Amino acid sequence: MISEKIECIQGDITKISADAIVNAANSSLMGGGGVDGAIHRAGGPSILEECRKIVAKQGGCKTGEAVLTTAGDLPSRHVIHTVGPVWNGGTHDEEQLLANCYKNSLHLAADHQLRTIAFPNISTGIYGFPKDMAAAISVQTLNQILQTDNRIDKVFLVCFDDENYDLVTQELGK
Ligand code: AR6
Repeated sequence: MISEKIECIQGDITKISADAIVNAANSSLMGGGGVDGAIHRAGGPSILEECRKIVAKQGGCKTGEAVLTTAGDLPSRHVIHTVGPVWNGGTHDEEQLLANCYKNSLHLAADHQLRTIAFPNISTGIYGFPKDMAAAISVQTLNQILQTDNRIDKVFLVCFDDENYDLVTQELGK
């Protein structure tokens, strides 16, 4: 049984009102293309300012890990920046690293009393992770945590493209 707390929606994550939205960042935390570019553009410079402070303190963010900043001008309260794995044939621990992104982001939210959180399809754009595998990993990882940790009320999987939307919807129906 998949938790009813997980909901798949199609759209632009920068328009979502949640306690936190997750950014598919890179380890420099200095912005980039894809959803990362969209979040920094729509959220304004205060997000990058906080990222710079994190980099000064801890030197970036490793693959699979997550950090928290303001959401600046976005409708959400916080951005959780996580770094997905670059797909490299599947023999470089990519699946575990992607699962870690979902797990560490959810735990970081819960540790900050954030109860609603929206994820994009991490790694499935520029980083080239196969979308079907990524959909299964996202749903299974989130579901497993939500079965035992009740600090989170709602998780939105925000799919930008039709293919991810169809795959995640299918996965939720299993
Ligand atoms: N809202 C929701 N999802 C989006 C949006 C949006 N506004 N825009 C794109 N997506 P990507 P990655 C989807 O490439 O693969 C950046 O340069 C997109 O359709 O944003 O993890 C970073 O700085 C795709 O399904 O992230 C890194 O260098 C998903 O978001 C690198 O890209 C992820 O695509 C990270 O690559």
